[in-house]
Amino acid sequence: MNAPLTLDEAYEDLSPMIGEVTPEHVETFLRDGVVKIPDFVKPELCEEVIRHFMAWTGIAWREWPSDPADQQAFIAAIEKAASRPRANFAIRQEDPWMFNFVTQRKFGEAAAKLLKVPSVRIISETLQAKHPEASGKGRTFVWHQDFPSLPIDRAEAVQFWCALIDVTPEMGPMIHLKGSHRSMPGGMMAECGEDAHALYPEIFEQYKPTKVEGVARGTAVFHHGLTWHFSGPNRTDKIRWAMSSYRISARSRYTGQANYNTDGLGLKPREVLDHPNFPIVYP
Ligand SMILES: O=C(O)CCC(=O)C(=O)O
Repeated sequence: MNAPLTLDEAYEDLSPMIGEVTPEHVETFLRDGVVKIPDFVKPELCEEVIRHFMAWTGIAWREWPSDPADQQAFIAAIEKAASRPRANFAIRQEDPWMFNFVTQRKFGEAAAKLLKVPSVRIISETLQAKHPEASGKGRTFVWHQDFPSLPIDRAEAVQFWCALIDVTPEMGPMIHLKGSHRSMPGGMMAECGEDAHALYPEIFEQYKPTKVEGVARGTAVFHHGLTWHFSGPNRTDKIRWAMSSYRISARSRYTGQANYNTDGLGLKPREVLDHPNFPIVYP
């Protein structure tokens, strides 16, 4: 395996193609635990990201093919991609262009503004391709928070989720419980097959869900690590290409919890994540 890239080796500035977080966005995020920012990533950059994910996963389709032989090949490609050691996680550790993309300072700056922290480290990026339900390989996400699954000691974490194509309401976009970033950490619902409605009915009384609505290509959805969210099936015949990526305060300390992004790297519990895979991306 190649040595991990460092930020200095890889960096090319893409800032003209990345948007800004304004004081109004920060206000919405602090109130709701989620903010949507249209036109945050330029369409040509979204397209390039899809190309890299396609090459990395070997998934050569944009939609569910009609030919039965192609359908079998589609399913085989998804199964092969999912069986790799890190599955959909941490493309930047293998693809220098993606390393450069996700370590862009503007993404780091956006996270610093939203979290109100002085410095920010990247910890993850994930392919969020949701396959058509008809393929039998589509995914849904039960109500969960991300923080319980992150291997860090403090909830200074924000997810950047980006629609890489126009995501329609039928494609299973995320919905969020507005204001729920103020609730306590629940469990690892998604990994452990638990039901938030049964365990924590009060959060659904206290916080109301956002509407199921389309998300235009290039829109960034930033949510706090404690914000509860959910997404349903993709009922179209197109792949819902999207990605997510987490940034955390640089002062966060590693807890040792199992995680695809941090396992096996020799990180020490109680220390900050000082490793080339997790560079400080802001300031
Ligand atoms: O992409 C989605 O629809 C959901 C992703 C999600 O729930 C997550 O990243 O925690």
